[in-house]
Amino acid sequence: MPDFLDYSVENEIAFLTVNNPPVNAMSPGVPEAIVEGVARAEADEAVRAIVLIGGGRTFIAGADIKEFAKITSGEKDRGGDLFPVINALEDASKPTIAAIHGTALGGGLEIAQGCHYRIALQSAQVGQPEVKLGIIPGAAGTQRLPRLAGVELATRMCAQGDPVKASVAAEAGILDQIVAGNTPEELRAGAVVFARDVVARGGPHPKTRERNDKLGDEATNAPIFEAARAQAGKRRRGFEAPLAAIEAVEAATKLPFDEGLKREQEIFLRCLYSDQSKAMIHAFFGEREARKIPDVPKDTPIREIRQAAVVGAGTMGGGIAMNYINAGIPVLLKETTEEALERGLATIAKNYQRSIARGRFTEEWVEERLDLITPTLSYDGFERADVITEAVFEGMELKKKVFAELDAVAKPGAILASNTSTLSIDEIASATKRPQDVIGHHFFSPANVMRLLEIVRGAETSKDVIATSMGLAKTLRKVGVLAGNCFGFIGNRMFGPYRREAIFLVEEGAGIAQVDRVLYEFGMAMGPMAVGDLAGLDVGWRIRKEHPEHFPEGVRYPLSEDKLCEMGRFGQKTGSGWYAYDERRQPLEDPEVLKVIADTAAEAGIKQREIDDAEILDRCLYALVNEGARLLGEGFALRAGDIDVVYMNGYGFPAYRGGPMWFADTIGLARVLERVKEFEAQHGEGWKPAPLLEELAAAGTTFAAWDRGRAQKVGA
Ligand code: T1G
Ligand code: NAD
Repeated sequence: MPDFLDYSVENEIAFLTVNNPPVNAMSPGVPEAIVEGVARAEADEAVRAIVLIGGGRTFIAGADIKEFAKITSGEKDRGGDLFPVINALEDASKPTIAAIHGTALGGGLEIAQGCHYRIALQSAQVGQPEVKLGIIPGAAGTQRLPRLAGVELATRMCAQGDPVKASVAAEAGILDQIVAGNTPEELRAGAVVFARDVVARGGPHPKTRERNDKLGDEATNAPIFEAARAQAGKRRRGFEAPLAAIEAVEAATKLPFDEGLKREQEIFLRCLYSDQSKAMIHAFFGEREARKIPDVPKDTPIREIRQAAVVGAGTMGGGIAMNYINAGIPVLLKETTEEALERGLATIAKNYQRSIARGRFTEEWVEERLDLITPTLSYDGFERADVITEAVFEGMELKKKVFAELDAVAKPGAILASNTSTLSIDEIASATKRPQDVIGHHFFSPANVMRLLEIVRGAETSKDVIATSMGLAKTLRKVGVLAGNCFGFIGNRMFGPYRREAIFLVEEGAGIAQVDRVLYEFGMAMGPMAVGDLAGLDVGWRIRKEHPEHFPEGVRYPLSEDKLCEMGRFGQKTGSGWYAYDERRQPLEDPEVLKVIADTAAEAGIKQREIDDAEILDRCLYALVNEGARLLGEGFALRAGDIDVVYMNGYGFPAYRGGPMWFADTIGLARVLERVKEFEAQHGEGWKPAPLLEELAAAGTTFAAWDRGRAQKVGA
């Protein structure tokens, strides 16, 4: 058994240092070690106070999430969980102090709340992020936090799951003191001073469970819970855990501690065994697995990124530049004309004004960021850039021209990245003499908001360029996913069949709003027709025209969307697309479109009929899954989990459904295949089942098991 706890005494203060790298999760054996440490300190006559502190880079990051699957599968029972630790600290006769650096999250903050006092470095953060795993705090966090922080903040922290800075936590009463300094050593020194002070002041030492002064009353609390439920309904539509967390905190304000705790446990277990939690834990680990590239070892050298450059300041270029300056990396931003440059800079300034208005950034912070942009109409200075991202119009000739120019000006070792949505990275790279330095950095619109960064590997892209790009994704606060160089990479390649199926359904008689409602109610951020109007119908139209090879004989073609584009209906950007839009950009059904659909169907001999919601859902989602299985089988994605991460972070797929591949597993691949074959029989070649889907359905297994099998094979 690794030594999870280091026991030392300094100045009559016992330090219990938790050692379970990398984040001191409460893995089996760790809680037990802390309980033993407290007992030892209690018995140690040389000890007058007890400090709990994290070894390494952080305090305790919560329960060990890896253990949850074992509990919900019945492989192990929940056991003592964290209560023996919390009770030992709270019931200790000597003052117990949690000394926090890095993050105190979930069970980590609950353990700290069990201590009599909490101190932290200025840079620390504390939070109850359990709702992001589809659960709620399960070690009395919903009962103790309102007693420390008050009902409003406790409700927000438990229902939204975002951590708060130490300064906010101190002001609210979660922390008793901010310790000067930035290092664990300075924290330890501060803890000795603080501990000796409380010893001098003497007991009794405050037990959080007994503090009721901040629990408010029915009248003051009711509007807080009402507002929190409304916000959860709006911002976390379809997620069960935020509402469950509010229910538990509300119980704390109405019931004595032990009864409130009992209520919390009931709600916690209900969430823990829910499909939503399993899906969201899959999402949590999926994001972390996506960083691991089997043939790019962890110790692959990383190229340093101190200066960036972006070519094109349009819809994407401006957002990409914002990501770099938000990370403190200066950026050159090049355009072709002064007017285009001004337009790009104005959009950036407008985006920041919106964030300031929402209280996300301060004026000063934004000023400092904007100073990091160097607008330019030439490549002067590009020789200093460590990474250059091209975001010009989506055309191969233009992109090759730009890459040839970059090849001439960029320094050796600079990473040359393209933000292309669909075009071949290998062909773009062929315009340079350094294809090993060329890679796809595919951001998603709006680039300063969407978390996904598809990193597209070319045939000659070097491993250190890939490793640097995966690291850069984290620096830019993005979720990096490696994709192979096929048409549309992972996300857009699958999105094609998904949107096409939606258009076919409309041509066969489904309502435009009906299709969007079905996918919206399923949990998608927006329905496929409305998404087309938002992104611009002309983008897909241009791609279809450039790539007729994607619609060989016998493969059905989305006729009506081309008709709309020929009429100039590109979507919101032209005021109309599948919908007409009023002055508040609200979508309206447009008889002109209904006529286009009816005429198109008649010309193509498509018989219109009543179509029910179930068929709409199955055809759209299974088109996604089938194409996902196809590109997975062809090796253009490393894991089914990566596809899920792409869709949850780039295409508005609900995290509580775990992504399209995880969702298919919950339905059962045999059932999915059965439906795909039905659609193939009814709608032809476009529905040919993916070989991998057939293989896994026949084997009675899942995409998740397939991922695990491959991980074992490559020893990940
Ligand atoms: N359990 C198990 N593994 C964890 C873990 C955890 N809580 N947190 C991180 N890891 C692994 C992660 O998978 C990765 O592994 C490595 O540690 C580094 O993580 C009772 C029930 C702390 C902010 O939700 O938010 O407590 O990929 O890459 O970017 O009420 O990790 O290297 O093999 O993310 O520096 C609540 C989850 C649990 C916090 C650090 N706690 N963790 O971020 O590192 S539920 C959380 C994080 C709970 C109680 C309930 C972040 C971090 P690998 P990383 P990072
Ligand atoms: P856009 O039309 O909004 O902007 C393109 C900009 O490039 C224009 O401002 C143009 O003036 C500029 N430009 C053209 N040639 C240039 C040159 N030689 N030097 C400097 N600037 C030049 O286009 P966009 O939507 O930002 O798309 C840019 C790229 O990003 C395309 O490859 C597109 O496929 C991809 N992309 C777009 C989206 C999206 O949702 N719009 C999402 C992901 C990727």
